Amino acid sequence: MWPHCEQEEDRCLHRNPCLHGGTCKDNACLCPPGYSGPLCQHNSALAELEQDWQEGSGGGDAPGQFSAAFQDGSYLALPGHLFPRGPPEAPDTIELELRTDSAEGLLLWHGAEPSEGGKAKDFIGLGLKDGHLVFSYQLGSGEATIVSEDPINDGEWHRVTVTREGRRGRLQVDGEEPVTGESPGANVMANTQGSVYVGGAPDLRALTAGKFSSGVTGCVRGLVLAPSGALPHPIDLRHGAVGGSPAPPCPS
Ligand SMILES: [Ca+2]
Repeated sequence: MWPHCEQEEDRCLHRNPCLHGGTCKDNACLCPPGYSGPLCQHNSALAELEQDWQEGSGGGDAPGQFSAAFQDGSYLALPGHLFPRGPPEAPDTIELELRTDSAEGLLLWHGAEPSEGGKAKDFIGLGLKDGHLVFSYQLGSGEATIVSEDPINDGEWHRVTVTREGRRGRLQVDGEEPVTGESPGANVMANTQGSVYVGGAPDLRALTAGKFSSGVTGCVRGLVLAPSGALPHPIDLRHGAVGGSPAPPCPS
């Protein structure tokens, strides 16, 4: 299979996925005036709102350190378009700081929506197993699993940077020697269309195909979701969320 063609069948054949009156033609949306984006999901008002989310004051947080505390299954849902996919050869980057005591749990997930669960779907995920940070992804031809050398659930802040460039992935904690890995098979694109879940997710077991059964208890701050070419810009976790549960700023 030609790797760039793995994406999907013509989505126009099933139903019209285009928003705001867009017309679906040849697997792409033709958007009405004032709207843009793959699904015509962007309009000028929304773009301003998004700007406001990203630049708005983060309450008591220091600038650039928008934080959210998670516990008892709470999570935030960020709109998936905050983490758009670039071309296959362009790296995706996730940066965040994490403070947790949890040994197990889902920290971040971008894949299909929970309602689409059950089938093998592309995803990008970050979570904790036995206290170690685990970066995993599925591009359609097998999973990559990259595990931090040391456990990080010591209740201290840790800075996490993960990048994925096609099949190759890299996980770095606290500026230490990165751990690298690679997904098998021919597929190089992450076809992820759902929300970006942080701290946990709804219907976790189904969403993650049993990889995780809980979220994390702890704090996240300074989350950056950066496709290639975008300015790394921390997301305002509370104002940027479109769903989930209340996630107050982290206690300092
Ligand atoms: Ca794929």
